[in-house]
Amino acid sequence: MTDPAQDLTTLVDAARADIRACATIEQLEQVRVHLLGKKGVITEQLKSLGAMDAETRKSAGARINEAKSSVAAALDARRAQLDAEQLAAQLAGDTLDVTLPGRGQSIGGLHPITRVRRRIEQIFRGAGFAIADGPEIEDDWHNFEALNIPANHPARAMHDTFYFPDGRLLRTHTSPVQIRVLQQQPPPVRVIVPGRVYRMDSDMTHTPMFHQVEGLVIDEGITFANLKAVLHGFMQELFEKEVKMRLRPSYFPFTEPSAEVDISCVACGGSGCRVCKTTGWLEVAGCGVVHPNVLRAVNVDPERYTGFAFGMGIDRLTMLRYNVGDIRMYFENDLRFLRQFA
Ligand code: 2U9
Repeated sequence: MTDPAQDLTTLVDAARADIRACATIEQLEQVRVHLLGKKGVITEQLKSLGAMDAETRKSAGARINEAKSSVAAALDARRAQLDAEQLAAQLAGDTLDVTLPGRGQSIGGLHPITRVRRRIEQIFRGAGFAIADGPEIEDDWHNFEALNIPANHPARAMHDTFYFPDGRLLRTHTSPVQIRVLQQQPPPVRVIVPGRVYRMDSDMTHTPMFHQVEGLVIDEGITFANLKAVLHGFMQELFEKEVKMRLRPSYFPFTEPSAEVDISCVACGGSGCRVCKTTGWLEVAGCGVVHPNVLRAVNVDPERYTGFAFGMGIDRLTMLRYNVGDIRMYFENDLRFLRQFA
């Protein structure tokens, strides 16, 4: 006959070995259920007490309960061990090495067009010009009518305007700002207006939004000679070198006479290259003497005052200054391009 006490000792020894062998909390839980669960081996032992006579039950009950306590204690101890190990592993994984080098802060730079715009502003400020700005959404009168471009004038077709349903429009040039300046301030006026302008035009060399700077001088006795001197001085300062300048007759509704402004090629010095298409010259601006109709529109007396105006594309001047080959680069936000100007 087997000794029940011996059986219980073997069972507890086996249970201890199983508990020690548990490597995870999940395994330990399985072992606990196997031993102490509703149908666990020790629970079954306790259930068997009911079938015993009173005398046997007393001593057997004491031994089984002792075995149960000892197994429960072993489970608790192993549980505490596994919890501690898990915590230690987690802490080791979460360790932050504060001596590692940081990711670094890279400092942003200005867009090349912004750099050139600021440079243009600086040059003209030095020559006594004020800098003005105004709305990009304009009305027909400020953008066209006041500038001697009446409805059905062929020059309107040149502008390919973006219209809003209510008849307002995206300004096609910064000229409406000069109109607003003249409405607010009597001559003498000496102002430049840099800003965004919009035309329904999109191909290799045109974007629907581009940047212009226009200039306006109104005073008594202003002549074409003043215009030529200001523009030539500006071009030499902008490109930081001696440049030749020439004017070719042209037409704008808001100036008369009007001219296109060429400078000797800043890439080759005038000998001819790809940038100037072998001509030695670059067309960089338009200009002229302000049309008397424009002065009348803003109640300036054309018999007393004369003035000159000019306009140029900042995007194109930026291409020339920084040797940018493709206008699309400006709008792609490619950091490899932009970093070169940081
Ligand atoms: C007022 C009176 C006159 C502004 C002018 C030009 C000539 C000109 C172009 C250059 C290249 C536009 O960016 S571009 O396509 N501009 O040629 N602009 S005179 O004349 C004015 C402006 C305002 C009150």
